[in-house]
Amino acid sequence: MKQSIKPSYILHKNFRLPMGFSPENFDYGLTYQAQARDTFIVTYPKCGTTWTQHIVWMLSHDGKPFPVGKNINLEVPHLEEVGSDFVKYLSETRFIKTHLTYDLTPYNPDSKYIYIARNPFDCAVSFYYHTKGFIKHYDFAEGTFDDFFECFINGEVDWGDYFDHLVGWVQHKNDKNVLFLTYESMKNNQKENIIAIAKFLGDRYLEKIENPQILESILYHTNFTSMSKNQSRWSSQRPANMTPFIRKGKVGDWKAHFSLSQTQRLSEKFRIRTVGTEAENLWEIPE
Ligand code: PPS
Repeated sequence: MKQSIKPSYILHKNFRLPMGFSPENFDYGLTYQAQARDTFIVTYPKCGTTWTQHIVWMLSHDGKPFPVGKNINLEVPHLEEVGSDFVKYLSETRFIKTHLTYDLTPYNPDSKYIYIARNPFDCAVSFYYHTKGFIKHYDFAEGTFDDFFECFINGEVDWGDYFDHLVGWVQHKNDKNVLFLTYESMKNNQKENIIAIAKFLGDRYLEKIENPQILESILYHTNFTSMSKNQSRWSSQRPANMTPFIRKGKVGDWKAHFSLSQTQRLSEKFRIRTVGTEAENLWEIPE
């Protein structure tokens, strides 16, 4: 039987971090004091973070697309990657990416939190290609989906257990400073979700998209095809033989990867972990 391969991580306290991450920055990130004008984009990895980073960036730049030659993570930074000082010194209306669970995310009742959830099946597949492709972070180039699935279902991946994340945040789904969206609804109705994000951010943003040219530009430049171009805007370089960071952008790609037994095991875990919570009915889960 083929020996299973596991991704490598930095083991730091209770966390697994990608190998390129600094544990010091991670710790500093957790100490950040959220400010009234901060908006956090919160996701479990691979659930629509970059897409949302680009939407909020365009909303705050009059519908201009993020320029080629720059990296969005310097302007909408990842808190646990860069640490709190980097974020503190941004201009005052900050947009901040985080993959932290509810309990660890810096909280201020006047800050805003946009949470994007994605069904765990597609999330696992996307996370697999991510882990395989960022060789310097995970040393998992030879790993198979079956190898990764075991790590994912056991919560033994960076940022921990998918369900801890989802269930912690879904309890705050209806808080007035939380906008809870799903990747699938963004795919189905991108326009409606961009309008919801603008409304949530406030009048200044809503006024922008009342200009049809701005709204059209955001719709066009944040769609999958546009974001697939010039991908150095979103992430560091990946080897040419690996899938690109903006990979497929599909709902249901999991069906081409999961075995029957994997489907049953993740469905079972989904039912057990979400029963009695609002996460229970977010997606149709296979039997
Ligand atoms: S990360 O590394 O956690 O920040 O990744 P994240 O950005 O959350 O997720 C990456 C997946 O989102 C898809 N994506 C998009 N789908 C549809 N439309 C747009 N505009 C878009 N932008 C990013 C991206 O392709 C990854 O999903 P998969 O399934 O791997 O394609």
